[in-house]
Amino acid sequence: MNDDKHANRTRLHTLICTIAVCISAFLLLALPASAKADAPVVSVKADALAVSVKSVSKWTQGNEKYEQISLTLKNPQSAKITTWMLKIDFDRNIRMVNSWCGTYSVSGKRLTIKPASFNKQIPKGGRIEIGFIIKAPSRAVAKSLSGTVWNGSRKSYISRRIGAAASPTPVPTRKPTPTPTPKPTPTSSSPSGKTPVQQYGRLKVKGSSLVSSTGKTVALKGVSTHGINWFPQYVNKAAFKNLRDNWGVQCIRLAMYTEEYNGYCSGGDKNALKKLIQQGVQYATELGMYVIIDWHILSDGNPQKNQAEAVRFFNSMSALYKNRTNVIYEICNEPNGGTSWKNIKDYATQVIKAIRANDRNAIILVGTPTWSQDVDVAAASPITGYSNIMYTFHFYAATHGQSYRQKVQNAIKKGLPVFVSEFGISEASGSGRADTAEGDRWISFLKKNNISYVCWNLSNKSETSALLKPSCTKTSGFAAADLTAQGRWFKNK
Ligand code: IDC
Repeated sequence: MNDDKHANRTRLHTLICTIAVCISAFLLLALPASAKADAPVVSVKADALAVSVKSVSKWTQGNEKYEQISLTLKNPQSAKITTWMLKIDFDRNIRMVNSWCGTYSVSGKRLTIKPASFNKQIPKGGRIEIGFIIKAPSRAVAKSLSGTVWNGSRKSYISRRIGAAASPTPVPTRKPTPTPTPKPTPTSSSPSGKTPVQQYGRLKVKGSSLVSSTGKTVALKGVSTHGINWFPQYVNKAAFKNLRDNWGVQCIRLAMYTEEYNGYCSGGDKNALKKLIQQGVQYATELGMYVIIDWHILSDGNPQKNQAEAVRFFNSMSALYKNRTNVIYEICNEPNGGTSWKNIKDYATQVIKAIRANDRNAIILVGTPTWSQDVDVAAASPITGYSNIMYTFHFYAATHGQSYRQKVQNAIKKGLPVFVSEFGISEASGSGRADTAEGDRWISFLKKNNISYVCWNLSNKSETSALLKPSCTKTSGFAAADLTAQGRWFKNK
């Protein structure tokens, strides 16, 4: 199956944290300079390399000031650059939150950037894009940029002050995330005057369907955050309300990466991440929306790798939310790397036990092998002994087509309750093409089969699967002009 082969190859890209941005950066090589609208905050031109440093957005979360910065490196030389290294010195100590298309290290005020394996070379006249997010207790300002560029025969040094020149056009600072103010009755502006939770109540699984408290079939429509490890600013009540009232979104998925940079199990601040989840759950609850707490495994491949952490995490979350009717637990985003269904079941059994010790009813979503696509394998041997368990299927429409719908169809025919907790119309890398026509086919298939679906992702990251354009610095009140092609398509659905 050609479709499958292509899919597997593309899926490999998701294993490399930065590949999505890399593909777009690569495509940019073919574009004329004018095709890129980004106005650089500062351009550092040297014979050897032209670097644009752009502040994409700034925001405040808790006591930290965050900033996303993107760099365009252009080779003006007549020879190709064979490798490069850059240093940015800030006016105070910084910490990295996320980064892509490079190898980043921080020591005090200094950030050192070396290429990733795939962007060492910059062809003559070519360009690459890299980026990162930093945080500091107070606003850090980039003061100077220096570095070294090799072009085979010559090594050149670059050194430029950026300091004040770094912000000729001040980038609006984001408003701090509002602190939750609990309301006794959730507000709604839906035509029925009811919030999603008032409409459906406590959800249950019946046969292969998700049903309301009164037994009516329910298919939730949702939006997933990007990693809250990197884009915490979108966990805010105004954004959720905006999605509920103007997009018809009934469910928010809070994606917390476990092993990527700043992951829950890889050096992220556990308390801060948990607090962010609690805020997200609080906002959703006040708005009468369903909320998925997603243990976003990806590079960890096998959920058993961090099983002890997962059990502790879900134990504490389910203890907190045992009386809520709107909290859904997704216990392993996408097992991959050859993780078998048996591995997943062994893991799931332990985590489900921990959740069920506190909460006998909550819906629990279990990932399936091969990036949550092998629902057919799960259907052949579902988890027994527990109720209200569903199995996840993920797709990216520009990569996954009819053969994958067939897999889902076969699984539901066998009685498996399937929940699409993540999908996009981009390629599986999260970037590349947006395939609205295939996306339309998927949505009509999901609707026909009453399957819930949650769209990846609420962020302004420069990638096809982001719902917001990189130029959109708003964290709520999104207007049509703020949306990417996928954003516009999804909103219209
Ligand atoms: C992607 C993000 C991208 C990030 C990458 C690695 O869109 O910005 O750099 O993860 O952290 C998935 C994963 C989801 C991926 C998404 C797109 O669940 O984490 O997000 N995707 O690649 N499965 C299939 C596709």
